Parts: sequence; structure tokens; C-alpha cells
Amino acid sequence: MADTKEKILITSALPYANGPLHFGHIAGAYLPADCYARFERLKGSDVLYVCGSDEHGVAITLSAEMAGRTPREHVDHFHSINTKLFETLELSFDHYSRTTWEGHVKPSHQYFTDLLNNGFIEEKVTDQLYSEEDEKFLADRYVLGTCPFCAYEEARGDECGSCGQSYEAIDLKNPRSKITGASLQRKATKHWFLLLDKFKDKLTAWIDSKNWKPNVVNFVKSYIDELRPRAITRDMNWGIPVPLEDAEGKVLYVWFEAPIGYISSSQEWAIQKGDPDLWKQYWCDEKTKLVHFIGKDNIPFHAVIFPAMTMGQNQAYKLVDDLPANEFYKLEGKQFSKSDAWYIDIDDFFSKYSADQIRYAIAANAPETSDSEFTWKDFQNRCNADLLGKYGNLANRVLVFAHKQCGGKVPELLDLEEMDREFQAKIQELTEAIATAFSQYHLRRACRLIMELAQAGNVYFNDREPWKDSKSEEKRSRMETTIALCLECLKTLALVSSPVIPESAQKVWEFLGFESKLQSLNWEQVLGTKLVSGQELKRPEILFKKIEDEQVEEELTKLQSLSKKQEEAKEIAIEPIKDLITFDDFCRVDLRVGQVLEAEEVSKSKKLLKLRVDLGSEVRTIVSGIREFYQADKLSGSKVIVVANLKPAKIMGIESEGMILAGAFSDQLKLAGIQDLPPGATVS
Ligand code: B3M
Ligand code: ZN
Repeated sequence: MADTKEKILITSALPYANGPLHFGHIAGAYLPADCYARFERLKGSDVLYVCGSDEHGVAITLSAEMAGRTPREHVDHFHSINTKLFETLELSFDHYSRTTWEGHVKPSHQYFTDLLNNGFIEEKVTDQLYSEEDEKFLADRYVLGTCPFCAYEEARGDECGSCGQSYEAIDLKNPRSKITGASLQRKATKHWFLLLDKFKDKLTAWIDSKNWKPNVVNFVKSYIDELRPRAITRDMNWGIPVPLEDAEGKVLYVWFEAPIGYISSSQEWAIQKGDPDLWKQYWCDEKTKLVHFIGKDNIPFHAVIFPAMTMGQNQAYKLVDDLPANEFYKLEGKQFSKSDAWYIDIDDFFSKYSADQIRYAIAANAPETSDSEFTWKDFQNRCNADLLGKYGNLANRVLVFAHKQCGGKVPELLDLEEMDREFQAKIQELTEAIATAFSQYHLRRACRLIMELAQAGNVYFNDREPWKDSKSEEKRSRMETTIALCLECLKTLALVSSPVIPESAQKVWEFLGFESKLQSLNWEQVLGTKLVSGQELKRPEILFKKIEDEQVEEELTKLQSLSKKQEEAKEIAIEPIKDLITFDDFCRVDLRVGQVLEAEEVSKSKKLLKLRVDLGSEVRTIVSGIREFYQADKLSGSKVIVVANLKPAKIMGIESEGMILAGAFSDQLKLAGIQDLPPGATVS
């Protein structure tokens, strides 16, 4: 029999392995893709859902350097952290790979070689910035300099933080290394350029055949208009080597090989499945539907550059069919940011809340058409009012009632009245609308309709008042019909909600007496098979915990106070280093070890202490502003460092014959001292 299943190849943007992912990322490219993949599997489509860590490029090396790790250590670290988060969130990747997997080299080289042989890649020698000190070319993110437009001296290598102009790093005046500050030289180097302009006509015709959102199509079209050759190699040693003999020290630009990661991830999946060619059934079949889930900032690479690369190489790979590009998801009005301490600690979060709670809260408020945000209030509301108040409530009341009045078994569906038929029709209508919403990537709408279905069940249960019918023998059959229909509603609810809240849906499924894994079943079959009367029901357990107001308050306070602390820490300016002095200048300062003999408070001063300090050869009186930090009676005996040749000065009427050294930071002060040398020892 011919295989009629639709093949759907789903990808989520490969996250850089250079930092922990947060819910903002999850809302963009991951959760919506996962819900879609889960839905399509239920619908019987043949789904392959792949992703992996993006582990090359300057984004990695720079952040590794800042963290004091090698790139390898750095990507290993974050690959494992991010993999764990994906597992906690129950993302159902068929495979999660990484671009440092050795098998990623082959398809990357194949693309490069084909494009080169087909005349779409050209070699060019250009001047780049070179650091003699590091003996390497520096990528623009490593470069600072003076803006060629506005003369701002701290301008970045790609665009000016002051006037906003963008330029090539080579155009900066006085370019220097961001890491060492060393000045940089121009030096000729060879690179390979992808001649993107050669694809203009083909890309335009292809885009015109797409049914994408008008704003995406317009954006893409104007991007295509502007296409120019673009360098696809870099002078670095972290990355995929350029597959040519005269290309030592050159690697492929990360954005050239990262999208090929979708292919290599599928290849690794096939190998692990024991059928190394299996991936071709998806990538090399014109009938496969390829869907890239991405954040909107990644549109050009997925809608233009990767398709152009694919058009110009020799394999019959699929081009993208749909490109659900999401907007940004913020946290309480601001972007998630670890460095501003504006984030949610993941471990802490999952010690209190479940994956289904956050999956639902994000899905129901996904940034589909405009930016949206996580707020603790909204999270509480969606968990309490929807998950608990509608979904959990229906499951609980129907099952408790069935246990009490129907012997814990599915009752028989007998004669239907008008109201029952209406309810059945409503279930069917909502189910169809939910399926349409999922299939069109309208996750928010799907969530809203799922809760409408739960609520329809609650309303029907209320209106039918089965507790009244249970009291009279002749109305028992009516009561049984009501409960049978409510259980049908629950069964449907479990099915349609399982793409979003898989764990809770499975629980409801099991409450209904099933032992199978809901996710391995088929949408139409589940809907088409009525519950068998007499089927034993399980006793329901609590599905969702209530989130109390105090908890929300606490979370908000924690967020605010963490970020305030961080802000304060940032505000404590590190004193700038003073102008240079010569060694001779320095030698003029005579520093000595001194020992405090006694200390007393200077009357009428909150800050000053008067010290008697033994310098070995003499005893000095020194007035010092340390009273807020040191108690007078605790100081005697301690060794300090004294500027011994400072001209005496009168402070509050006392002649101070020197100064003692102390370190200061923010609101702290600590005396400097050398404890193991006797008074009079020189310090230099
Ligand atoms: N690593 C860029 C980003 O995180 C990126 C996507 C690659 S998808 C091929 O925005
Ligand atoms: Zn500028």
C-alpha cells in the first residue's frame, strides 16, 4: 500500500551554546515547534523534529574567552545545561545534535564545494584587521575603535553605539583589540564570498509562490533586492575548516554552516536509528513539508540565505515551506537578561512549578503576532483560572461524581435530549477548531479553544444538575447520560490538550481507565472510539497546584530585589586609573610598616581616629578617617602601612604626621598591612 502519511520535517533554530536559555527563547522557537510536532504526530503525519546546539562562531569564542574557558569547554558546558532544560520542558525532539558533531563537517563541505564548483563562491583578497600581538586576524566583535562617522572613541567593530551607523571594522580609526587593547594593523587576507546576488531572480520567483504573511514576504523581498556577495569564511581556528588546500587558518562562517545543522542532525538521527539513509526520505522528497520555527531576527538566514545556498548546491534538498517566525517574549516588561539579573532561575522555578504550567502559560500567551511577556500575575492567573479552575475542575468533579454515583465505571449513554446533542455538537465543533489552530501554528488560539472546551463541559455539568437526577430512580439514566457525555468531553480534552500539556493530558487519560500512551495514538481514532460503558475509572488526583497570592508576591519581590542589587553593583564605578607616573616618581613615596600602639576617637568627629604608630625609629601621631570601619580599642597591635614622608597636616586641630593605607570599594574599607615584618620595614 502506498504511504499516504504526510511527511513533515520540523526544525527549531539551533541555540548558541554560549549561555543558558530562558523562557524568552522557549516561547519563540521551541515550545511552538514542539506543540506543532506533537499535534502532527497525533494526526498521523510522519514527523521528523530536529534541532541541536550551534557551537561555532565568534559568539562562542568571545563568550568562552570572557568566561575563562576554552571554546570546547564552553560549548560542552552550555550544551549540557540547555539539553537538560529541553528535557525538563519535555520538548519532543526526535533528535538534538550539535554542530561540533564530526558528521556535521561532511554536509557543510558538500555545500561549500558544490557552490564553489557551480560558480556561486568566489575568492577575494581584502584587508582585514590583524593583531601582531596575538598573531591573528580579529573578527569585528573583537574590535573597538573610533567611529568613522561621529568620532566616538568606543565604537564597536560592526556598528557605532553612539551614532548607530554600521560599517566594516576596517573603516574604524585607531582600531584596537577589545580583549587586550593592543592596536591593530590592516593586513591582506583571502576569503571566499557567496555570490548571493546571482540568486535574486530564482529567490524572487520562489518567494512569490509562497503563501506567507504579507509582512514577511515584503521584508524578504526587499532583502533580496539588496543582496550582495557576502564573505562566508573567517580567519579563526574554531569552526569547520574551509575544504581547500590554500585555506589554512580559515573556517566557514558560522551562519553558513549552522542551518546545515538541520541536515546533519537528521543524519545523526538516522545513524542512531540504525538506517543511515533514513534522513533522505525527509530531506530529499519534494512532498515533505519543511517548517522552520525561528525568532523573527533569524528570518533573513532562513528565508533567503539558506534557501539560496540550497538552490546553488547539487543535492535535491527541500526548501523551507513554512516559516513561523515569532516575536519577542519578555519578562515583566523588560527583556530577559542574565547580566541585568532580570531572569527566572530555572532550577528554582521547577522546584515549585511544573513543566505543564509553564508550557501552558507560554503557549496561551505566545508572541505570535506581537511581542508578549511573562508576568507572574499572568502565570498565576493562567494556572489558577484556566488549568485548575476549568480543566482540573472538570476532571475532578466529573470523576468524583462518577465514583460516587456510577460505581467508578463509565455509565451507559442512553437517550439523548436536545441539550445533550448540543453539547456533543459543541465538543465536535471545538475539536475541529482546535485542530485547525494547531495546524496553522496558532498556538494561542488553540489554547483558548481548549479552555473553551473545558468550560463547555463545566457549564453542561452545571446545567444538567446530575446530583439532582441521582436522587430519583427514574432519572438515573439521565444522570448516567450526563456523566457519560462529560467523560467523553474529558477524553476529547485530554487528546486535544496533549500537544501543550502532555503530562496532565496523560494523567486524565489514565483517570479514564486507559493504560496506553496518549501520544502514541491517533487523533481521529481517539475521537471516533466512544468510551466503553463499564470501563473502570481511576480515582482522580490533583492535576495542578494552586498558586497563592503570597507566592506571586514573593517571586516578584525576588525578581525586583535581585535586579536592584545588580544595578547597584553596576553603579559602583571602579575608579579610573590615574595618569602614568615614572618609577622615580613612585620611589619618592616612602612606605613603611608601622604598628598601632594606641587609638582613640577624635571628639566631635564621626569619621576620625587618632593613632599612635610605631615606625621602628620613631612614634608618629596619625589622624585617619577609619572610625566608621574600625573600633579604636581593637586596633592596638595591628600592623599597617604608613606613608612616612608625607608632609604633616593639621586635621581637626591635631597634627597628623603621615597617612595609613587602606583599600576602599563601595561602602567597604580595609586597612592594608604586612603582619610578618617589624615596624620600620620598607615597602615598595
Ligand atoms: N544560533 C542564532 C540565534 O540564536 C542561531 C540560530 C541558528 S539557526 C540555524 O539567534
Ligand atoms: Zn558614530
